[in-house]
Amino acid sequence: DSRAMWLVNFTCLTVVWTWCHCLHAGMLFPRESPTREIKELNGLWTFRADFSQNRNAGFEKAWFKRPLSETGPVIDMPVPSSFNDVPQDAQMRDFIGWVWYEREVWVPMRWLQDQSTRIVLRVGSAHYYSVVWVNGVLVTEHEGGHLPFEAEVGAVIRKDAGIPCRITIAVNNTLSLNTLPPGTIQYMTDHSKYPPGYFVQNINFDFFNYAGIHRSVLLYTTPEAYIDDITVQTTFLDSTGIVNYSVAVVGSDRPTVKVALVGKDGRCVATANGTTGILKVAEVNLWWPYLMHDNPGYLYSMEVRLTAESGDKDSYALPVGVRTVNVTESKFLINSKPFYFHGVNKHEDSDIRGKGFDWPLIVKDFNLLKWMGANSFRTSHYPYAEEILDVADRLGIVVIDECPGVGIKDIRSFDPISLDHHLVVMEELVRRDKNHPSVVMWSVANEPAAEMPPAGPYFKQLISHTKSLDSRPVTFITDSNYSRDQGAPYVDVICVNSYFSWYHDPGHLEVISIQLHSQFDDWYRKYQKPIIQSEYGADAVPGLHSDPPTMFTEEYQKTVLQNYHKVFDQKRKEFVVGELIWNFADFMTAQGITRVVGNKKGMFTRQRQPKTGAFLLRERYWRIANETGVLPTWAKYPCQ
Ligand code: BDP
Repeated sequence: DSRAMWLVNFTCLTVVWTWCHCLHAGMLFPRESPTREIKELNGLWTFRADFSQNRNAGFEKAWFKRPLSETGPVIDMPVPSSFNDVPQDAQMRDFIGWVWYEREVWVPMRWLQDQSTRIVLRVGSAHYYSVVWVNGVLVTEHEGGHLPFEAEVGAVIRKDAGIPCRITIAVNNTLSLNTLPPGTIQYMTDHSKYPPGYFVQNINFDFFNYAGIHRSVLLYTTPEAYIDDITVQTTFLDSTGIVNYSVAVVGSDRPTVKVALVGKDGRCVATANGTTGILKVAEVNLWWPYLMHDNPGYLYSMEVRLTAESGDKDSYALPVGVRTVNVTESKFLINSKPFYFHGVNKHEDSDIRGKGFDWPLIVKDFNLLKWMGANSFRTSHYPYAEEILDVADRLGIVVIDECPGVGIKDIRSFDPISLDHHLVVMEELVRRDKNHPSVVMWSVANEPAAEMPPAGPYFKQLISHTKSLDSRPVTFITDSNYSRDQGAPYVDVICVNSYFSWYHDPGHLEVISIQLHSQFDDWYRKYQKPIIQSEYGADAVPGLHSDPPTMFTEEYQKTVLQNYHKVFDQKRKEFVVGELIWNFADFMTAQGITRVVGNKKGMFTRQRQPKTGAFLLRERYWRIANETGVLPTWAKYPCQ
């Protein structure tokens, strides 16, 4: 089948793929409750990369049928982590093809004995294409690197009760014209220059294509009749909060559903019955962004209780923030008040673990955001771990949630196969993140080749489909270069990236002001929509200094920022509603002549130490917060 074409060189999978345009099941974040248990499978897994010429030995020899260590040499691999930087081996770092992970686990006997316990295997994310077996039985496949997938595995495990259960996950990082992000495999056939069978992976995006099992793997249980999904939409009228909810139940035709909204103090503030309903909260505590209110990130707990006619009971507690998001011709409104994004673009990226989930890193990054006075970030260029959104919800950090539509530069990547996949990825993203109050906008792509003829219909369909899934504003991120932008007519907010005095007129700081003024005025004249400067910046190799400033020094980076800021300060009085620096921290990229061990546009180094620019932004962000927000009494402007 065509969707699996890109795997043809690597495998002869015969699994029939059913391609659908609407997801049939929910993807609630696994949370423990009186009716749900979780068993985390993080730690050391057994690992083997398939170095065979066609990368297909694992499938030909059915490595999933027996312990991986019996198939050949294996090594230890931590989960979650990218595999690339863990072994001391360039071939592993740059490996393209299938890698195999395996872990044996004892499943608690009572899970198995109670036939009405559903046992679900969940992978938080694995990059890029995954195939999963339990005890040698195929249980699921998933395409896409940054979103979770699950399989019900109870029946398979129960067949082999009494032995540990063996989970095998094969992951392929190959990118093709139809993947998100796209890429191409290029075979080098000149044998005077390359060895036989030599190929490289080409990509059009600026971050290392880290791969492996990037987020937690876990088993969790639910009863047979269970809460499959919850959707909330919130608004308010004067001081009354309104939570519209709907609960999807599986395994019960006539479910009894009770819903209670509980405040931080443990008091129940509203109740309702039924699978859909409205909760009204008197004297509501709204969810406010960081530095906009004394009490940012206020979350209620929405406790959903299901009783099925069989007597099965299930319960799930969803954090809920009550807030509204609206866009006018020139403003971005949160709770009807103008919101100005003073924030960052990030990457999931760090030493050794690559894109692997890591709590110390996540908490450190939030501490740095708070230190800087940043009130927002964009999940450039793919969805981040859901745990990160949970923290953003609690701190009141506002998020622009981006899908992995980055580097769409080849005209063949605008074909119907790509569009189909892109639609499904947006469905998966909205399904996962729809209930996070921190998420205020969806971004469907970054800097696609929007001047190409098929881009117009492609983005029209993609954006209208996204709007049909959820009411939040939608954007796509454009390069200021593309004057004939074909996505802009359909978006709610124009997001523009520009690198004046860097990629254009390198070294000429003096042109920033005029070019940035023109950029804003041109876009606004054309579309009359609020504009966010979604990227700007310059590389600074930490420790390089020069005055007058020279490219790649900390002074040059700082001066680029200062020049941009002068224009932002004029335009934010009109229609500019945000500025997001590129980038929060230095990050790894593919090797190339424009990158010095990765992209150095960070305000922080990859190890999260501040460069000169970080102090400049800190002063600015706190000053802006002082001017526009209601600076909380607990927050003292740190830069006097
Ligand atoms: C922008 C891209 C971003 C790059 C950045 C850069 O959106 O992914 O890392 O350029 O070159 O255009 O630093």
